[in-house]
Amino acid sequence: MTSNSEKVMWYKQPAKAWNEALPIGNGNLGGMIFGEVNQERIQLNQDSVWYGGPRDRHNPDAFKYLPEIRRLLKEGKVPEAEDLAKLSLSGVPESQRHYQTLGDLFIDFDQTTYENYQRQLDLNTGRVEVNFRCDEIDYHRECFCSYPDQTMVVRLTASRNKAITFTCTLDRGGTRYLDRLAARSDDQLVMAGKTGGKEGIRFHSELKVIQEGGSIKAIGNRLCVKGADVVTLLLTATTSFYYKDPEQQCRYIINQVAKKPYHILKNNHIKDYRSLFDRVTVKLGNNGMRRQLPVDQRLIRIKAGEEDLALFELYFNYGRYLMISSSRPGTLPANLQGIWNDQMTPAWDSKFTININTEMNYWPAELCDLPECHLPLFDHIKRLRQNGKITAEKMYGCRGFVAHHNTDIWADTAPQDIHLPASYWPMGAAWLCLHLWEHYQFNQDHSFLAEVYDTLKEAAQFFVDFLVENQTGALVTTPSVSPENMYILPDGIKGHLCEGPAMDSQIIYALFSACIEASEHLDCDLTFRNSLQGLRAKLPPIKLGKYGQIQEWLEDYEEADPGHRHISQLFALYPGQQISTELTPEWAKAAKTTLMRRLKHGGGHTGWSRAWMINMWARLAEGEKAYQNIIELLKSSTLPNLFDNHPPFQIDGNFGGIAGIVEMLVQSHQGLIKILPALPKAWSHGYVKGLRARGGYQIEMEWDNHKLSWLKLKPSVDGVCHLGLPIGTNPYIENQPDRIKVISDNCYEIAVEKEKVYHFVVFE
Ligand code: FUC
Repeated sequence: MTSNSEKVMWYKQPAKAWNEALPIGNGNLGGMIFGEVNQERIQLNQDSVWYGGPRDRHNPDAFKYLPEIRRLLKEGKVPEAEDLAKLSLSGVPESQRHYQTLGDLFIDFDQTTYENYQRQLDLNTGRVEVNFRCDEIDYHRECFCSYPDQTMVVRLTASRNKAITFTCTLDRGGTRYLDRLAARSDDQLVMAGKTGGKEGIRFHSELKVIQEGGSIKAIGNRLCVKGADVVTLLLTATTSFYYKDPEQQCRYIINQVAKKPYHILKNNHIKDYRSLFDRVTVKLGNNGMRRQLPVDQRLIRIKAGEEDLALFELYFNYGRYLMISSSRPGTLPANLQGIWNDQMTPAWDSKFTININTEMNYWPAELCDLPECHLPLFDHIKRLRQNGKITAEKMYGCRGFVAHHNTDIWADTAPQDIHLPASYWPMGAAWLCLHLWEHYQFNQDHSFLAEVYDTLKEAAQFFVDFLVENQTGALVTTPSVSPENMYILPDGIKGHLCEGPAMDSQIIYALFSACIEASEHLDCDLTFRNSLQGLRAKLPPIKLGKYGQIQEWLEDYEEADPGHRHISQLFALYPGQQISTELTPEWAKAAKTTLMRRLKHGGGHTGWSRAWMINMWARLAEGEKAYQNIIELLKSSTLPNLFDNHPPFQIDGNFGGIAGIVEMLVQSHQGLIKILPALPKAWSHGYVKGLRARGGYQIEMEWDNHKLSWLKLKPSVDGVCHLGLPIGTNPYIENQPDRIKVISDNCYEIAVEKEKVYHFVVFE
């Protein structure tokens, strides 16, 4: 591999395991390509293949026992409160629905021996390629999932005519989990079924094989191609979640795409993909030769302590590729595994876990200028709002809407599991709604804000009713938990359920603040705004505990697991904005102590936990620590195909990891764009283009020898930009020096007009 290798992931051998296979996807249709020579396996997914239909799982006794649970907690009778919560708050039945694999496409060839093998994912074009030589013929496979054409395309070519012979079929769990697998014609297969449960989702998949030269015929439920020159396989799939008649939809799609020549399909795909992928460039230096190595070898070297700067770029680009491939307008949001899952009952059901994981999935969306990839989450929030209103009312007698720590395809909002560390946590919808505010912050689109304002308001309204005044006069959530840690009371009793864990107050603070600001921007709802201002002032403040840490609970309890993977009490540092090195230095210091304490006791052991830490260290302007955590993410929590490893594979770490890389280069919370706020020594020179900042800015810059060389800002709206530059840099705008006002040592104010580019030259 020579040119562009920070955008090409390549391997010298076929994938022996799923974690080595390479993903393709168009938001709802996904494939994992193994690249085995004698049998190509493409494991298939469609994002709406979930078991069962929607249900009302509300515990009929929740509201009845809520006052008693609250009383027991107030009186410190934690075990009693927990026993009662398990009985009366848990969903009935306790679990939401789960995601499933769609199945597999198998293509059986008769080649066994081979040479010159190479398998690669080209992030420039969003395609997987497999190349090898057999009996002096060069074989080439090329696979992609097209969003514009809603189809997976596999193209087989060879350097000699008549060289392509294979049989192919579809499968689902050894054909156990399907109802129909048959040839529709000599060149077309159908696989269809229902996922189970009374109102199970009906799925349908259609495969069409177009061969040039040679012959094709169906025997049984296999298509047999003999002596072809070139073959194109077209596969599409959908479900009754999207269409009343998934079969009709698949046939329509296949008939449409079959009319298009291959080069048109390929161009459509590449054009669409690049329109998103090419928006951003990040260069973090390189150490030349590493780029010549396959990715799995580079990972081994990283584990051995070698440096590989270009691997960060590759990881960053791969994260953007995964986002573009798993979350597109009209699809479901990226679940715990994006869309890629080969199991019938995956880990944690491959649901949407909303006490960190789903939110983390979307941390890079706006930063990396992929705002449209954020939209599926907003569609899901719409669904949650409907169900969550019923949950708020039935379980808690409150207005507004609520969701707990998980949700599924049906936007189920009742608690998941009977699991004290996590289940009885009423903050899921609130956290998710902050993403609506973030989207507005980055895009400055008033009509979007006007459209979602009522959703933000209803998320806040739930807490207007739900919060309870405690003996000190503070307003607290009860019952709740600090995901997913346990505290120890002075008498040794351990508990999960509590009043007012720090994270809850911080999320509510952020949500109320977003609502207040939104209503100011829209110039509406003054009464509600005033009431939120009053309530926000009564939320428990961030407190410092005996170790100098940020307290996780209202009281300075001992943590049962001081190295817990969740770092919930630092929500206010990231993704929240309450803690900052400039405005709240005491809290920032305590946040650092908290992180050190978590790490000292083994924290960061899952990919997402590690990824969260990168972002937090970046916010604390600790570039070296952030960098060390990226290295750890690659060393300990990254699989050979660069998927994040919880274990098992969980995509949140990929997304959280790349958000962290951006956070080290640009930050834009608290009304200030900070340039290179946490630059580690290793990234001595670099270049970025297209990263986004809150306030509607696009950023391009270059730095050398750890010093900013120049910077270009492009605002999407007129306004006043507050810019924080590394200490010791003096900015100058050619021909307009007066535009820059010095606010303090390294902080500047610039009046900007939309769509103009402001080019800052930097002097020492
Ligand atoms: C939360 C985390 C786990 C895991 C699961 C999907 O419950 O605590 O580590 O990521 O979600």
